[in-house]
Amino acid sequence: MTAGPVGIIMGSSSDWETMRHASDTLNALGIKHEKKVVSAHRTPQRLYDYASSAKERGLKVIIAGAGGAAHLPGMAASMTSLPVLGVPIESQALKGMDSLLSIVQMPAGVPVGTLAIGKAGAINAALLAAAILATSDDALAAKLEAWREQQTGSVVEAPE
Ligand code: RP5
Repeated sequence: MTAGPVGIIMGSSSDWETMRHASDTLNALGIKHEKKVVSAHRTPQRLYDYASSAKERGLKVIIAGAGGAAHLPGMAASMTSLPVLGVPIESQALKGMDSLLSIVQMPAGVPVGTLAIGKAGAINAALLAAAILATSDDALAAKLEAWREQQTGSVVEAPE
């Protein structure tokens, strides 16, 4: 079984600096989740085992972060019908444009919901996962509404 309805996977432990923002956001909403390093090219068997068993283990949404030739989200999506949300990690050489285009340009038939490059994408992936889960969880829907109201309330009217 899983630690919760959301699985966060990333291509390298170096991606955690970005993906921890997805984890922090899920924690803020009280959503249990698991976190794993799963590389599409360095640990292909681990990816196969993870994605092909995700649904039967009880996951509802997968958030996948990867950088460079970022095939992890697309490969995960090819092996599960669960929604897969892709987070392009900001790469050194190309500032994450490589990651973004690798993740967003999925050919028709196997979708990956692609978020922004880096921290914003990681946070939004968690919020989108929460919104997906909230369609069948009224308590979570209320928490998400409250989170957004708090965000609205925190915006100052003018810069200090
Ligand atoms: C990708 O290669 C990972 O997702 C990471 O963003 C990138 C670099 O990985 P490391 O060389 O830091 O392990 O697979």
